[in-house]
Amino acid sequence: MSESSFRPLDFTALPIDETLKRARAFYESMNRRRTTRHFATTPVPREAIELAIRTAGTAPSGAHQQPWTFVAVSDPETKAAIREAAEREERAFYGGRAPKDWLDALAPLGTDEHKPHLTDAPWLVVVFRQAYGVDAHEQKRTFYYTMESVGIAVGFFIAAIHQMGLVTLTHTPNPMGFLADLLNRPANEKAFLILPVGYPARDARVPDIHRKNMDEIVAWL
Ligand code: IYR
Repeated sequence: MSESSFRPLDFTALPIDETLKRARAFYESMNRRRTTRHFATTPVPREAIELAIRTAGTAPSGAHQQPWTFVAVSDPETKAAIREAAEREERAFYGGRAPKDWLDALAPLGTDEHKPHLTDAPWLVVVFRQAYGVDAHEQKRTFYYTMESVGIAVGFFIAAIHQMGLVTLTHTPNPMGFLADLLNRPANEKAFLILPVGYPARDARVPDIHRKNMDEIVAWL
């Protein structure tokens, strides 16, 4: 039995020159975004994080199941516990667990087992993917396209943070199981990534790497 109810779309068409003007301005802004590993400890108000999470929550999702949970951490002790656990995993990763090909691919980024951003950044937003739903009777409900859905939501989050003049980092400690334990998440929630958010450190540096050209990322037919 399908149940649906519809209402009119709230949409105002723009003149095409306005569309192109906005398209250029948005691209130029997004093209200035850089992933940053060096954070200042400068505080960021909770409302900014809330608005980024609200923005992420506007993302489309498989069957509109919205299979995401954002855990926003500013408590210094919890951040320190996350850093300690992440660095333990990363020491094992860089110290032998990672295959050589992977370490070679990471070399231009200059990453290592030290993760000061996890305690420097004023906020850590830990994103969990709900691999399945749980109803009021503790019954499991299948969720669809959860990877795609959470990935899109994180994209919205990153764009929102950039738009507000802050920086973030898509940090994926490997493996990430410790996050569900430390943050007391239920069994259906799998850690997806950690997004430290804040201002860049005064001496923040980014790798001198470049984005692919248009002709490398598109085919027009
Ligand atoms: N988890 C490690 C390794 C790492 C993996 C990828 I793929 C990156 O783009 C960057 C780092 C770490 O966080 O250092």
